[in-house]
Amino acid sequence: MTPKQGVSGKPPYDDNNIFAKILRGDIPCRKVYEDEFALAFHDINPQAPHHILVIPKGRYVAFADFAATAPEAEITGFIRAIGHVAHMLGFEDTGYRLLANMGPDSHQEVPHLHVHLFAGRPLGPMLV
Ligand code: IU
Repeated sequence: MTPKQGVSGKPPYDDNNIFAKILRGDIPCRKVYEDEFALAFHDINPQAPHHILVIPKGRYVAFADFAATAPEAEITGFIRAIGHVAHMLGFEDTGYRLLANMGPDSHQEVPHLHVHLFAGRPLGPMLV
């Protein structure tokens, strides 16, 4: 069976979160890439020589909600944008890491779904 709805409920979305403001253009960002479905920009506090955030344009907080309820074009568009940014910036040659924090135990600070893309140095083993 393919789950479609309500995998973990729909967390309320705060239209005043910082990424919503960036998407609206209320706050500037160092943009790397943008299309219909996603925006990619430099993290303000980089943890690697390259630290990019990729966010979907839809109002989603949680990955499970996004995966269960977003139209397939939005899911495909978001994932393609992540891959496109990694390719465009040449990260495939040396490698890179994708990471997404979800909820309090993961220390998700910004309540708008985002994927971190780290590259530019050996990243070491993944620490959890
Ligand atoms: P987290 O996965 O929610 O913990 O990551 C949030 C990231 O958003 C974190 O790496 C911050 O440095 C980054 N960030 C940003 O790039 N610009 C901002 O204005 C704010 C946070 I607030």
